[in-house]
Amino acid sequence: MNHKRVLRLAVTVAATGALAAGMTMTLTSTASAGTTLKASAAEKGRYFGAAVAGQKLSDSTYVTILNREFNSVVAENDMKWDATEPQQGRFNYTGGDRLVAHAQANGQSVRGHALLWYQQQPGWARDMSGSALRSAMMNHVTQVATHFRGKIHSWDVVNEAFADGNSGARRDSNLQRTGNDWIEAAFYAARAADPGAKLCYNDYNTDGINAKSTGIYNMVRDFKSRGVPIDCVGFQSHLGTSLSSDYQANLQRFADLDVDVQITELDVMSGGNQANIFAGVTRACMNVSRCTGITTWGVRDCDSWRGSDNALLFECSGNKKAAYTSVLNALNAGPAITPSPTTPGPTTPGPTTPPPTTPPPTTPPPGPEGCTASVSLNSWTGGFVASVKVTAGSAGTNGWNVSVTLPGGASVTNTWSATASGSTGTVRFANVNYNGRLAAGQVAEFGFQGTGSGAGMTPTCTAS
Ligand code: 9MR
Repeated sequence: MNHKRVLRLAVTVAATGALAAGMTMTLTSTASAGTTLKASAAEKGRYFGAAVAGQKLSDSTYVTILNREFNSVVAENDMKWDATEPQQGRFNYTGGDRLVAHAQANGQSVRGHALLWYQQQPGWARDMSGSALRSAMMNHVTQVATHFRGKIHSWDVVNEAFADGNSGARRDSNLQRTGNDWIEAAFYAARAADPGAKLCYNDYNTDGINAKSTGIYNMVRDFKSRGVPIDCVGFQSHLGTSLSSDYQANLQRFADLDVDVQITELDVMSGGNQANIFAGVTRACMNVSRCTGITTWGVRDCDSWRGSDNALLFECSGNKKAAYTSVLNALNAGPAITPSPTTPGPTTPGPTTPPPTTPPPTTPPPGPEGCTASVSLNSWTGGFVASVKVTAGSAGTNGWNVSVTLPGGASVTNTWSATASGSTGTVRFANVNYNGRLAAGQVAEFGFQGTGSGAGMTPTCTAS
């Protein structure tokens, strides 16, 4: 993103919306007095994170602040496409693995940034188009999310896919030209590869209710209505010298679509207003119960991509700035998240904590009486994700098997919530330990990803 454009657009967002109201059901006031960003955020059920540049992990002033103040990290560059797949099919996880190891050793969660972005593509991908590019994109998402599976709190699956200005439309790029469904295909592929990560769409110049944020809002609403697996929206928040009065209202309207919201790349132009703007963003997040955390895009001013803007919370020496104190105070003054009875739990628990969606029936089923299976398909040129629903017959199941005959040339590359035998021709999927026992009429879901075409698959279900 172009730096000058950020600052110009940050102050031109229309102030149209009213501040969101009615949060008293899910937020309760509990003043606290944490003395670090991470402690104060954690007291309110949030994380406080920083973008980390790998080479700074050997700078002791930097690392001291990082570990004292932040309980979430994101790679500023090390998990991007050019870094992780410099040559097609040759993956390099050195920088990403180093950051994950640092995080695990220091009790920090990890945001993943970013699986697909029109910038920082490796040269080989920039030169590709059409179905070859689409396959390469999906392979990249699958490989990288699989490598980091179980280690990522939230992935920016797609970054900056919307145009600036008044169109509210997608940005033109080689990625976009592979077909408008590239974003949802990426989310399906990411879910398949790491079912435990929250999957986010991330963008900038979305700091209020404007044409761009509304375009994204419409996409998220559409995804939620069609069951595309999106869990969160990231608001980068590279800010200038003012904060839109509808910043919070904008977060809230996304939260009302049943997604988490996160402030993902916060930095603010220095000057008289910097501390107030940082505090305003923090208050807005605290006032939106689905706002689960804040990340600043770097640690100290001299670590920032914005150079002389001095856009962060710490001086180069490591000293705390006025903006630091204003953020800490806003965290401490904020309401805590108290789950409301109507707020659903996480919809995408990790692979190590399978959801209790299929509790065993209270009385053992009398015997095998069958089951049915149906498949729904999300396809792109050269690949597909199949979601399969297994419904128990009148006697319930102790276990189930679903057989699917793939069209010629198709093969299964990844399976979740079931175990696959074979990958081409007729493939048999068996339940895993937590979803085999179904009461009569109860449904279990599993999925698989494949290359080639998945058209015309008819699953058959056998119960035991
Ligand atoms: O801070 C990142 C900088 O070091 C890189 O050179 C730049 C490359 O485009 O990306 C910067 O991070 C960007 C982030 O990945 C996406 N949102 C905008 C950020 C600032 O440009």
